[in-house]
Amino acid sequence: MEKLKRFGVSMNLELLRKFDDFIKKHKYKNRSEAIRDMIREKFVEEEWEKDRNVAGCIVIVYEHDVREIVDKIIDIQHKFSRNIISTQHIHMDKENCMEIVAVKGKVEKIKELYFYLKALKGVKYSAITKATTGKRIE
Ligand code: NI
Repeated sequence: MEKLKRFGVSMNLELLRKFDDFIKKHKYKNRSEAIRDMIREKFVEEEWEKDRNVAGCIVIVYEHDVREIVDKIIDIQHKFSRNIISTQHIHMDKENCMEIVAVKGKVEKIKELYFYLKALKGVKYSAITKATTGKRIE
């Protein structure tokens, strides 16, 4: 069973009011849960800053009719096969496709893959979600 340790936090009333509004809006059960979540988010940010082993998700939306784009996407993904956990392809409509790529590995590699995909002609939207393997946070 995990050990919990209590500690006191002091802050001015106005900041605490804003924090309580934040807690309400974000559906946290209490201040402790909100603080724990915010700390974990900072740790994940740090993992990404320090080129650690991370996990994440790349999303691209593109027009599949653009010359050779599908082949290029496949070629790039094969080059990064060690970093790709899975790929999901969604046919959005007649022209547009969305691809969701779950990734893991060193930050530098993940970003390189993301930049290759993002820069392709025909890609209309791209985003990366910075997640974690979970190993470094409780
Ligand atoms: Ni498609």
